[in-house]
Amino acid sequence: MTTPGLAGLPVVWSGDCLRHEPAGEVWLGVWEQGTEVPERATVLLSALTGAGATVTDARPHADDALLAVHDAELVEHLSAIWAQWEAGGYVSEYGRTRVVPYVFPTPGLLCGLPMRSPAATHGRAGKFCYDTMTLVGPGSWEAIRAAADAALTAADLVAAGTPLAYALCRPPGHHAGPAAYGGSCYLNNAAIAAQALRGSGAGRVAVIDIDAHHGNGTQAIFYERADIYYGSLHVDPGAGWFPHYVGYSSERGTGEGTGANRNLPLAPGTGDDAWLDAVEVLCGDVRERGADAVVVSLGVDAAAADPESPLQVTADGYRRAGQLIGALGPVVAVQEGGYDLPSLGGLVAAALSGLLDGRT
Ligand code: SP5
Ligand code: ZN
Repeated sequence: MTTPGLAGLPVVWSGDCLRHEPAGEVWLGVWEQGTEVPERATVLLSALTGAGATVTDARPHADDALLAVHDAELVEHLSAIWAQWEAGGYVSEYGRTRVVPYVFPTPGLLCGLPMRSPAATHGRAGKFCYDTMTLVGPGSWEAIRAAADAALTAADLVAAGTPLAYALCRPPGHHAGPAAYGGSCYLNNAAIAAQALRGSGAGRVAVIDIDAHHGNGTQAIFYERADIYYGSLHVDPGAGWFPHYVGYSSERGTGEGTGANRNLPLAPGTGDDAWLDAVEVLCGDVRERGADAVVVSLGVDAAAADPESPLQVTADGYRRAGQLIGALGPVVAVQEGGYDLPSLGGLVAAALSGLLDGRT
């Protein structure tokens, strides 16, 4: 496809996002190379600037914005666990070069007993983590915090009247819940942005999640709320895909949030037409409910070439999805997944060019 013009689009970025080097993931007990690599961000940065977008530095924001959606204990844990791991000799004495949990305080382990904070760092490592694929290393916290600042800076721009701003967040965020991290995500950048938009005067906010995977973290954060809608289309967890336990169509929200959550699981192999039909269903929800601002969880791992999902979306599909979503109102786009380095830049550029086109 031709290079889309992104002139004037703000790309909010921090070089600190490169400091997270998970150095792989432990999948089914084996340390693998992993796909959530720093090169993802450098590829995106060069593709978007090459298409005329303008890089804007992420500005530091107070922790309050994180604590509006996450438990303080999670934030403290993530900020401290690497230093504790290093000080505990796990690297120097045992050759464990990243934080990898091995015991998880599941409901079946606790059986109703109170949560503890284990004395051993290797025991504590699993307290907030729900998988073995989401490793913590020396620069991880700086990157995690910078990604949240990027999302917040993009939300500031949109709150100030910019119709579309894109946060080049790395690591991604939509699998991180109120007090849990996993799925290559640590803090929920999109949820942090959505909540910040509420704080800047948007009465109703909608999060539309087009990443190939269900954003279980974002769903959990807003599940009881009517003021922030969450809609997601994703490869069907019931067909065997991550996050396996969450992301089913019966999950519609609870309490005041009943009806403000919508999941559209898609069969493996789904391509542009059915995928765009699902995007349009979510857009219909948003039009019906009304939204003063929209946050797009912009993962592009539903693309045909992506190694992490069996969906078959094309760059043109992403462009058309952008057009549909861009017509809903002001948009903060937050980078989530997308792992095929050769096509990644073109896919995100296509989605963003559609979002620019869609503006009313
Ligand atoms: C933000 C995001 O897209 N997170 C996706 C996390 C899903 N990871 C699932 C990992 C499944 C194992 N990876 C396959 C490796 C095969 N060698
Ligand atoms: Zn994903």
